[in-house]
Amino acid sequence: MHLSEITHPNQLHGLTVRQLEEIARQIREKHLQTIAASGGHLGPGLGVVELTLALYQTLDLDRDKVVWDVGHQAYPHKLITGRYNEFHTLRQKDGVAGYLKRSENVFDHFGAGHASTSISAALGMALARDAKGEEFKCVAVIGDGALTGGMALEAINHAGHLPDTNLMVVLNDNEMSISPNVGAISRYLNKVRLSDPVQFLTDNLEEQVKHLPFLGDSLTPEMERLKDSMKRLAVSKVGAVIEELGFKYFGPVDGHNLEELIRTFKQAHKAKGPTLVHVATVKGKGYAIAEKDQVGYHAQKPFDLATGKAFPSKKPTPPSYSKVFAHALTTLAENNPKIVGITAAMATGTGLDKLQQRLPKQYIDVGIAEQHAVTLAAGLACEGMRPVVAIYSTFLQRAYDQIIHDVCIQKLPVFFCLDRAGIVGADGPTHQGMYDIAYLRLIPNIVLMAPKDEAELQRMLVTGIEYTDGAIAMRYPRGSGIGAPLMEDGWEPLPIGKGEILRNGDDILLIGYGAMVHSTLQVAEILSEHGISATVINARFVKPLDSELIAPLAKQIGKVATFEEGCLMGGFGSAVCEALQDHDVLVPVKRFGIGDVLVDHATPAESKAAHGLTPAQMAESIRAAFFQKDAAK
Ligand code: TPP
Repeated sequence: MHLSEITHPNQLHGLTVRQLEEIARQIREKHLQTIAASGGHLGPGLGVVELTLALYQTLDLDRDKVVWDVGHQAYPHKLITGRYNEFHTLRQKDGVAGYLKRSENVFDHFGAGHASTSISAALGMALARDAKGEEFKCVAVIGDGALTGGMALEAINHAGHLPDTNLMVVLNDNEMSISPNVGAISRYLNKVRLSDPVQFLTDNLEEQVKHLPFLGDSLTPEMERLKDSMKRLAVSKVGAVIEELGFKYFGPVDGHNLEELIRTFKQAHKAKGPTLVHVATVKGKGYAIAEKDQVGYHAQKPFDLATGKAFPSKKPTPPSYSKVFAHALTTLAENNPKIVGITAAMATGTGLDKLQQRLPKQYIDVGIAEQHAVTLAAGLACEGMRPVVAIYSTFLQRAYDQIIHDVCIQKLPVFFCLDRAGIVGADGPTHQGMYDIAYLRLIPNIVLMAPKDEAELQRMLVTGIEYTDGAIAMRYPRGSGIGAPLMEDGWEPLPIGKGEILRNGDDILLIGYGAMVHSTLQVAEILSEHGISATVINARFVKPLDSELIAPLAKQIGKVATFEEGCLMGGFGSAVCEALQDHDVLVPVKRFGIGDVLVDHATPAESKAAHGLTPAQMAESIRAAFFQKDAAK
């Protein structure tokens, strides 16, 4: 059978190990070809090919439910659940999503993108199953990285307390998060994987029995069982913590040995209550370049399969915001030992790996533990340190109460640097940095700012470091800046809550926030071609908003438009409307941003066009709203 013929995972039933190995080879081939062409997550999927096939062969997928954590490793799952033919559209507009979506496929039982949710969701399904008197298996597949997340541990704590609830947790342990995994649990799992007795038994038993002439070359079924039980005996010592938590522990299993995997899953399915199958996998398995550089090939831009090298971009691009941020932060930290950069398992994404390399004592990776990262920062701030939490806008959502309860109520000077704020592109709705303006703006004791370009980011970084009256947050987008000339050093802080006028005109007031300021200027340019002159403000701060600058100009000019890359509800434009209302300036305001909808995966340019956010679309819409007689109807 060829992979392309598998449209239902139950077609794996009855295939021999040899046949499964051939399917595994085809999955790797398709996976590699697709990611090399379109970019995306590479190593995670390659590591779980055998795990997926073995697990699915032991399940009845018409009934049983598998919940994949994060979803970035679920490409083998996608390839055997009817998406082979569209797989080449991965992460492209209207194509197969890069993560899991309930709406995409009946076998995607739970949507994901953020980590550490799978055990909670699968346990919820299991409890519902039991309440309804139904029978099916619920399985959560979670990586050792995702297991550093608090919610996964909360779910284990709960499940371990429910001896009558059948639930299987498959731990895909490759010792890696995006970067090498951190923390005491990871260290413990490593010990289980590598414990001397287990290592000794697995490495030597087969070899040793060969010296017993009556056994011949291979192990008899009895010897196999003996080997298994000896291994379990050895493991039970080191796997004791997991058993103590109320889970029956199976493993560690070689995650690339189909026979061993199938045998272990079958055994574990027979057990009652919560079980944990510990599978030892290699991230990037089967593609030597990815096995060697597991951090670099967690995800990749389109690349040449033969060399592993990313294709050079067509035109040179300016450095990314993350890069400018990391360089500036490292420079500042060199002169200020109180600065501590904190990441929640996103060292490379945020650029904090630069700080780690240069100043390891001023760098902390807490694992996928955003809540802990924020309260840890609050503790550091209590003792006079200068914590800088570098985090993606979307992942900070995890730590909302910590921001309110542990930082803002206590008026602690924590500096949040929100990367990937705004439209993020191919990662889709789970990763859009859409809500931070709205969810932070309503909290007292926090200043919110966004640079118009990468040079202003340097100044805002100094502003944030020097501000100690409470919390402060800076948001900036994914990808390259506009190429604004950077200063090597000597960055001046900005006055808190002050915007700047970038252009003067009489017909309309355009107010941009952050990366949208550039588009705002382009809108002004297009409008001027139609004889409409605009005043353009770079707001710099949404909180405190520069009402002293905005309100009189709005009153004088009489028409306002606001521009943001974020949700409109509660966002920057809302802040402007509220401020104008508070100043009794009752003028029409047109707000540009994202309405009450999700932004699907596509390129950022495609998403902007789909949501009416290109400069041409916005200029046209302004003309239609305010200057009707000139605009095309
Ligand atoms: N924080 C949250 C809440 N969700 C995320 N998806 C991330 C951060 C970013 N992220 C995506 S995958 C990943 C991280 C940190 C590593 C996951 O490691 P693991 O679960 O071990 O899976 P592996 O990639 O090793 O297969």
